[in-house]
Order: sequence, then C-alpha cells, then structure tokens
Amino acid sequence: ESMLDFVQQLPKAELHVHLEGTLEPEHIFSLAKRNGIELVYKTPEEVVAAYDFHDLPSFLSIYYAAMDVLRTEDDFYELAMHYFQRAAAQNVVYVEPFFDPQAHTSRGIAFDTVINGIARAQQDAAASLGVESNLIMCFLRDMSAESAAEHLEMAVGHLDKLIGVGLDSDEKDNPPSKFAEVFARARDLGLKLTMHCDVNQKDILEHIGECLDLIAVDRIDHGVNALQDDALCTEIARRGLGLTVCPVSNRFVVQNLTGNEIRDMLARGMKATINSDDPAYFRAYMNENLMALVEDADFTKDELMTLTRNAFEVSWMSDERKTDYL
Ligand code: ES4
Ligand code: ZN
Repeated sequence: ESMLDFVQQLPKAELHVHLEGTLEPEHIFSLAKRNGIELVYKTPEEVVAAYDFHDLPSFLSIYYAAMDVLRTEDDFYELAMHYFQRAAAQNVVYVEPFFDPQAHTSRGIAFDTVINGIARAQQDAAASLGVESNLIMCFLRDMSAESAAEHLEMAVGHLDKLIGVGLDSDEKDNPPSKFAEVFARARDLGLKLTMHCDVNQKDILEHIGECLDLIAVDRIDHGVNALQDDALCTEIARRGLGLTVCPVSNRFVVQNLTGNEIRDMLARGMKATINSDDPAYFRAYMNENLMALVEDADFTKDELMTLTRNAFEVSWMSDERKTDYL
C-alpha cells in the first residue's frame, strides 16, 4: 500500500479550517459573475499567481479582499458545500470549521445570511455526503472587544448552530486578555473556547499563558511556540488540550513546515493534530498536509495515525459519536 493510499483511506477529522479560506479561485470568478462584481484579475490562474504570502499580514490582506464576492445566503451555502465535498473526497468525516462573521457584517452582509447559509450546508453535507460538522464562530482580534461582544449577542438566537468560539486575524498587540470578558460570556452560553496562538508572533508565550490561565481555553489553534517553555508544555499535556497545527500554512507564513515541532509535541504527550487552515490559499487540503509531513519530514504511518486519532479525541463531537472513531 502506498503512503498516499494509506493517507487517503484513513478516516480523518479537521479542527482548524476557515471556511473563508476554502474559497477557490474558480469560485471567486463564478460568484463575481453571479453578483455582478468586476474583478481586477482576468482568470483564476491570475488569482493564484497573486498568492505571494510571506507573513500573516500579507496573507490576511488577500484573504479579506477575496471574500467580497460572498454576498447572499446561497453564496455562503455554496462556499461551505464545496469545502464539504472536498472533505468527503479525502475521507475527512468530521469537521469543526471556523467562520469570520465580522468580515461580512463589516461589508453590510447580515449575520443571519452568513450563518444560515453555512448551517444549511452543514445539514445537507451530513445527509448527502456523510460529513458531520460543528461550527465555530471566530472573532477578529484586530477589531474591538465591543464588536466581538455585539457579534456574540447576534449569535444568541443561533446557539443551536454553534459548538464554540475562536479568535483569529492579526495577533500583533491583540492578546487574549483583550477578549477575556467576551469569552467568559461565551462559556456561560455553553460554548467551547479556542484561540489562535499563531507561530512566532510577538509576545506569543504570554499569549499562550493567558489562554491557559485567564481564558481557560478548551483548545489552542497552532500553539507551536509552547515548545519554548517546559512549564507551558507540561500544563498543556496535563490538561489534555488539543493543538491544531497547520503545517503547509506554517510553511507559507513562517517558512517552517514544523515537522520537528510536531514530533516534539507528540514526544511530550501533547495532543497535536494536523489541519489545513486556509486550503484554497495554501493549495493544500488535509491529505496534502499529511503528505507534506511524509515527503518533507519522513513521517510514518504510525505517526499519522496518532495525529489523526488525536483529532477525534480532542474534537468537540459527543462522547457517544467519539466511540465510533476511537
Ligand atoms: C488565518 Cl493563517 C491565519 N492566521 C490568523 N487568522 C487567520 N484567519 C484565516 N487564516
Ligand atoms: Zn487559522
């Protein structure tokens, strides 16, 4: 059996994928046409050629500009459905996708338009593709805590559609503590909590420390820099906290696939998982991320199985469903 066949047939879970980061260049074009939007690019190939990211801000500016083509509930439905179809094709059977409502409400798109389109795709994907999912609403950390709080209140009528909240976008000078109150309220509403601690950000060890001690997160997105502090590693392992690592994303944004770091996490008993982050932009879905670890860091089948098992284990699916996979 080839490594690619092994990776393909393995039932997998994805816990760190931004739905807006699954917007494929071809889809940018079809949505622009339908919505009467003029693009500066003439072909999908020209769009891909413009994907020249070397750090987080250079990625984020392209990511936020492209999502302007998303306007109607059907657009959000299609965005999510296209991702779930790709997930199904790679035998990703369970997903906890992120979405960024503030990136849409700030353009005049109603919160309900966004979440209702995504939720309808989740129902259809479960029924027609067998891909189950639970949605995570992310706040943009470079916007105010007040805006985050307002969006959390918009979500109160949709709690049946959400499993948790997250925190993403530009991390520089936007620490977890800025959102302590909003996340406390989210927990009171019964939501799970996770936050991005992106690789090699300024003050990153303080940010990870705040996630543990102030926010009491249920998971950490990325979190690779915890390896620089033995006490953080010990505490993450003791709590059994999941870390959603995104190798190909890291290769783009910080020029490091983080293969050695992922191995180090496993050796320390930390529950690392492998994820695609923004697969349309980094041109790598789940299987391509696993294969990058195989091809560029000599990962073994055993290691890939451990990482995949970790994802089901630290996921927020019901304990009853977990028994199907563990
Ligand atoms: C993101 Cl790579 C990355 N970092 C922070 N926020 C994000 N949102 C989408 N992709
Ligand atoms: Zn991310």
